[in-house]
Amino acid sequence: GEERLWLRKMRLRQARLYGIIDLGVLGDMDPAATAEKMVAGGVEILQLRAKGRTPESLEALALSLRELADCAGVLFLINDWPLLARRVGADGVHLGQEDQPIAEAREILADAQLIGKSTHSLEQALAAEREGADYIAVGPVFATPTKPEAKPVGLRLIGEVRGCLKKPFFCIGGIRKPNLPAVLSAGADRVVMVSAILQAADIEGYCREVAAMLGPKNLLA
Ligand code: TZP
Ligand code: MG
Repeated sequence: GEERLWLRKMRLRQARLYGIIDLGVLGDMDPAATAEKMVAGGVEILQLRAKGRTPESLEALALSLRELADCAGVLFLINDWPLLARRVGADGVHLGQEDQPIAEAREILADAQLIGKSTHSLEQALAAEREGADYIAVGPVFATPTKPEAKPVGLRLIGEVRGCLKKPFFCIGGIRKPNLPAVLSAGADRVVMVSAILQAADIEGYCREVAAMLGPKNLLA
């Protein structure tokens, strides 16, 4: 219980590169084979995101990704569905502003499971921390076809959030190699990339280059 939570939080704090197995972006690529390339390239957190699917229909895939992540020593989270996260023994769940409150998800999850929360402003980021999120996602930094309806928050918010949050935060939305230096200069240490990774011709190589740009883990962090 306690030790498992500690290990998950330590992995979270040390993670720099977070990748999402988004079934909508994946097209006909194999999710497990893609996840393997991502972890081989240095992705430290994997999320399964499958909009428009039922949790039941995702269980087998979620289980296989959980096993893969366990073997690779990376965290595995499930978007939207705490009950599925619990059933497959994922490391946690990721919730958006429109999902159930963190406290409700906690009642469904096992004790040592993590909760991440998507936020789009400083106020939302602070509220997520207050409500007990283990990590916070901030974005979309740039406009992105992966979430076309969302309004970009821009680079300025990154510095504001950095100065105010104690929990680890990940910048997300339209981030790819060419704009990564600007995101890091704005104050980010950790990023989520979806389409940049999934649409790369060489997924493992792309992840490795991004991981190198993010720099080594700070073992004391
Ligand atoms: N939440 C904010 S932006 C986004 C999500 C899920 C999509 C990010 O995808 P991409 O392809 O890295 O822009
Ligand atoms: Mg959601």
